[in-house]
Amino acid sequence: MSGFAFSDDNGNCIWDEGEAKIEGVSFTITPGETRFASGVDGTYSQRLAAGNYSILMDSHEYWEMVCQVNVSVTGTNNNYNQNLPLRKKQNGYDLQVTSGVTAWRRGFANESVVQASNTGTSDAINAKIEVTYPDGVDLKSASIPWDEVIGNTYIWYIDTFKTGESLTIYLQDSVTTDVSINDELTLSSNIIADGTDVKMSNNTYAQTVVIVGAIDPNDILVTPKGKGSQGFIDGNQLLRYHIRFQNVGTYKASRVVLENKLSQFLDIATFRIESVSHPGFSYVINQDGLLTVKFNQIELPDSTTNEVASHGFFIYTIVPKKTAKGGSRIENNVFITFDYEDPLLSNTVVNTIRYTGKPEVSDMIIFPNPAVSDISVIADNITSDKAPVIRSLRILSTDGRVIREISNSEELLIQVQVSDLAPGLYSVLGSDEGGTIYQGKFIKL
Ligand SMILES: [Ca+2]
Ligand SMILES: [Ca+2]
Repeated sequence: MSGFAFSDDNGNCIWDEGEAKIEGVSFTITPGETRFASGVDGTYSQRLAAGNYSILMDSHEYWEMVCQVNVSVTGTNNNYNQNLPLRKKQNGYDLQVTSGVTAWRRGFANESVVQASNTGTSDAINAKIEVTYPDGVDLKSASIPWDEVIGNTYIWYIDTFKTGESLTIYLQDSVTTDVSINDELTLSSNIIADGTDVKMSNNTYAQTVVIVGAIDPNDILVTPKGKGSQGFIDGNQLLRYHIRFQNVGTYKASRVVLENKLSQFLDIATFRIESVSHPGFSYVINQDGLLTVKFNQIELPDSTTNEVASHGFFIYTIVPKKTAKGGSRIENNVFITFDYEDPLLSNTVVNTIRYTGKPEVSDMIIFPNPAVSDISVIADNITSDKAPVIRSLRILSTDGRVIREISNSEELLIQVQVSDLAPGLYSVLGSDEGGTIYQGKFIKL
């Protein structure tokens, strides 16, 4: 089944000459819940087994689908044409820009991508895209040559940025050896046009990239990383997941599949695709929260033949569920499959939702007790997968004076010298990054 999405200006549910074709609108085919987005010139193409289907539009700020689209598919290898009529909810253009960097590796050439789109319902006139590189990363070439360069800022002018249109600029950049591994550098993008953009908040985009050396090219990154080894974040924090893949085989890959189980603590309704290296993918999120992204006909070259073009990425954002409690641990990893090879499992990234309100109080274990020369302190509620690290610790005398203080400890088990303390009873108070308070007592002989 194939066709295109279009702006049904006269509301007759069919395409008439002059009605604009709309790119970048997402739809769901039900049953099966396969999701796809309209591509260049609004086109789409999906393979379906025999059966009766409805095509529904995913919720969109500026477009809606008023006409029913039902399709009955019979037999095998039949072709169906079905265009998708859209109705404007609001008039005006909404330009937006995002960028994606596969990886900035010190001393290497890399491919970055800037994607601009007009998701609004009218054309934008005299648009201008600006991309600013940080010192230490040089832009070498671009798939669409820039019109002007001022310092580190590269500028593209577009006379008419049509409604529904999107534009991808592939940038070949090179990280000089003037920068160091672990430096954080920012690629900034901006888009403007004549008149009024109905939403200005998405017209600028800043992507901060950590400079790496040799990397495992198939991985997942989360932004923000959160605090500490458990990645503490607020419960309403937007998380950006950046899946990177590279064909390190010996021949081009025709097909790449990403399988990414979304944590039970993430709200699937807030899932948004932000930037994708290759167009023409489809994705589905099933009832168990498994996100499957398929790049069919991607023709991804292998790294030996063409290192720069052998990379790809998929970036999305999502917000934790409002019901996720403090301490909920959000893990994420991805299986990446090239053609019919065995899936590769990426690293696992972790965020933990910070506790709010009244802190929880827990016990700590102190030994030996009574003590002579030193004590060892460990949280009482240690389980195999969730061991709280007591980050700060205070030893108090019976009259409440602080005798010893330790902060920013990274150790699961903290050792404290007590040989110089006067004999008597002491209390110990600690806290972890989640805000849990730990308490205990010991006797110094
Ligand atoms: Ca029409
Ligand atoms: Ca905008």
